[in-house]
Amino acid sequence: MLKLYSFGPGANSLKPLLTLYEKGLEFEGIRLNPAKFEHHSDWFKAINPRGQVPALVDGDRVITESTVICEYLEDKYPTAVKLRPDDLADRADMRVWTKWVDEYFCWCVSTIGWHRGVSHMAKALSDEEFEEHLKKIPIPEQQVKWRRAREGFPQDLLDEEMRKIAVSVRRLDDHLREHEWLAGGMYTLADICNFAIANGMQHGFADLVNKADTPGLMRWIAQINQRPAVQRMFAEVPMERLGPPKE
Ligand SMILES: N[C@@H](CCC(=O)N[C@@H](CS)C(=O)NCC(=O)O)C(=O)O
Repeated sequence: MLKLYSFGPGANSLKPLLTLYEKGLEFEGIRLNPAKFEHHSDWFKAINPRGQVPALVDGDRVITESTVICEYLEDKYPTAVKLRPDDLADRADMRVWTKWVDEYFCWCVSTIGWHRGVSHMAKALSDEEFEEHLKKIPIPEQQVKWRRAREGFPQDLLDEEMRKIAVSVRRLDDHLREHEWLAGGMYTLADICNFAIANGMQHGFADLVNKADTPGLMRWIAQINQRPAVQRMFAEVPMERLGPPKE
C-alpha cells in the first residue's frame, strides 16, 4: 500500500493528500510532528534525506517533492477522475501554474508563516538545544531559515515577501474572476497545488484575500472546500496546529 509521510492537511503536504482523496486511492498516512522535529530524525532522513515532507513511499521507491508526487500519482494510478487535461497545451498551462506555486507563491507565504508560527517553536529551545538541532537539518537554506526564525527575519525580507504575496493574490484573482479553474476548464493539479497554499489566506491574510478585493479567489477557495473529496480529507486527516501556544 502507498504510504504518505506528511505534516497533515496544510501547505505542501496538502497537495498529495488532496490528490490521493480526489482519485480515491488507498494509502497509509503517517503524520510527523514538526514540534518534535520528527522530520529531522534519522529514521525519516533515511526515507527523505532532505528531511522534508511530504514523501510518498510506493513499494521500494520513495517519491519526494509535493507537485512531483501529485504528477506521479496521476501517471502511475490512472483513475476515472483525471486531474490533468488531455490537451497538451492545457496541460502546459497547468504546469505553468504548478511551477509558479513551487517557485514563487509558496515561498513568500512560507516565510511569513515561519515568521508568525515556526519562530515560536525555534525560540522555545535553549541555545544549546537549538545549535544541536541545527546540525540535524540537512538543507543549508533551511538551517538559515531556522536561525532567522529564532533570531528574527530581517524586516526588509518580510516586506519583500509581503509584496510578493500581494502580487500572487492579484495574479490568482485576476485569472479566477474570468475562469472557473486555473487551467484547461477543469479541476486539475494546478488548482490543488495553488489551493494548498491559498486556502486559509482568507483568515491569515484577510486584508489581502477578502470578498471585496479578491472575489474570484474567494469563490474558488469556497468551491474547492465544497468538493466531497476535500471535505472527506479534512474530516479524516487531523490538522497539526502550528504557531504560538494558545493563551
Ligand atoms: N519543494 C518541497 C518543499 C517541501 C517543504 O518545504 N516541506 C515543508 C513542510 S510544507 C517542511 O518539511 N518543512 C520543515 C523544514 O524544512 O524544516 C515540496 O514541494 O515538497
